[in-house]
Amino acid sequence: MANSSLPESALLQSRFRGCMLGLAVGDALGAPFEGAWFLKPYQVKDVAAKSSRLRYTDDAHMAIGLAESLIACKDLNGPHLAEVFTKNFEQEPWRGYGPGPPRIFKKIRAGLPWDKAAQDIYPGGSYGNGAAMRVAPAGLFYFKDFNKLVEAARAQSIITHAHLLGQEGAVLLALTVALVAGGSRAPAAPEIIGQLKQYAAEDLYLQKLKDMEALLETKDLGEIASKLGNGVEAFNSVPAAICCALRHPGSFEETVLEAVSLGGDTDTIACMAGAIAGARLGSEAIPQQWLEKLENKDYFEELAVKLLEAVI
Ligand code: RVK
Ligand code: MG
Ligand code: MG
Repeated sequence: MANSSLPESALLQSRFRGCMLGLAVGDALGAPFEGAWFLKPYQVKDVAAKSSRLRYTDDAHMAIGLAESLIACKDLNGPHLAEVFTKNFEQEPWRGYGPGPPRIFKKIRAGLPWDKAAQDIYPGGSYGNGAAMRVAPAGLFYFKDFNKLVEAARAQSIITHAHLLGQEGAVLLALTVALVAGGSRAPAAPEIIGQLKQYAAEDLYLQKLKDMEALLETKDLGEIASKLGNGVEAFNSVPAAICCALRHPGSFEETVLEAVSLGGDTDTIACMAGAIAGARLGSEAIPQQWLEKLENKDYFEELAVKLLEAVI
């Protein structure tokens, strides 16, 4: 299945930029609060206002790697991407990576194949949210072809996150990005949830997609965190991020502030929510005062432009 009518290129460019900038802004806004209990949105806004620089972490750093590899290879190329992830980590190992990936990059450096290195770190592979937090560029790149998108989302996962639950989190996040970025008008929440259900194979995700429908209007953020999760596992963070984005279809700011306010894995949930909101609303929807402070802003924009050039 794919989108039937494509938007004009200026709109697409704004959405591609919005997605790449949005994931970085979300990551940077959430980073100071990783592991926190519930917060009020104004607390998040205050900390951002007082920061001289908005610095991103491993989430956006790995999204950069995926975008770089897609642009260079014009497709998802497993060995190339594994090399880019490894090289980028070696250059900036201080970005706050999860425990698994650095061990895997060492194995890749030692010569293990790209699709084998991740298998024995956790039983069945990792179901951490690392594969989903970085996948948005693949949602952009394959927005016209959902079969290829699913294949690519899984292939980029297995480099570090071989577990089916880790892979499926990446598939659902990439699909959501493609659904909001690629149509002439972004579908409404029930339609997006309906489409995601068609691609969800794991009961855990199907149940959370059902729960999400009932949470679209709630004022109780605790209910969102308790039903969908706010943790480091893909199934405890991807549904929450999608939910925040669907609850605020007209506001990037409300989406990411809510995503951070859930507490828990704040940088990652806000990174994923920011990718969706930016892809839907375009770069103009991201508050200027955040963009001005974003570390390496120009590089995120450059990658967005090159991703679009590679697909049109
Ligand atoms: C520091 C049991 C498993 C598992 C399995 C759990 C950065 C482990 C980012 C593991 C993100 C954690 C985050 C993370 C991204 C995974 N059985 N437990 N099969 N698979 N886990 O190591 O890249 O913040 O508790 O693959 O997904 O901002 O420690 O890392 O918040 O999930 O790290 O999984 O982490 P990893 P990651
Ligand atoms: Mg992080
Ligand atoms: Mg995190």
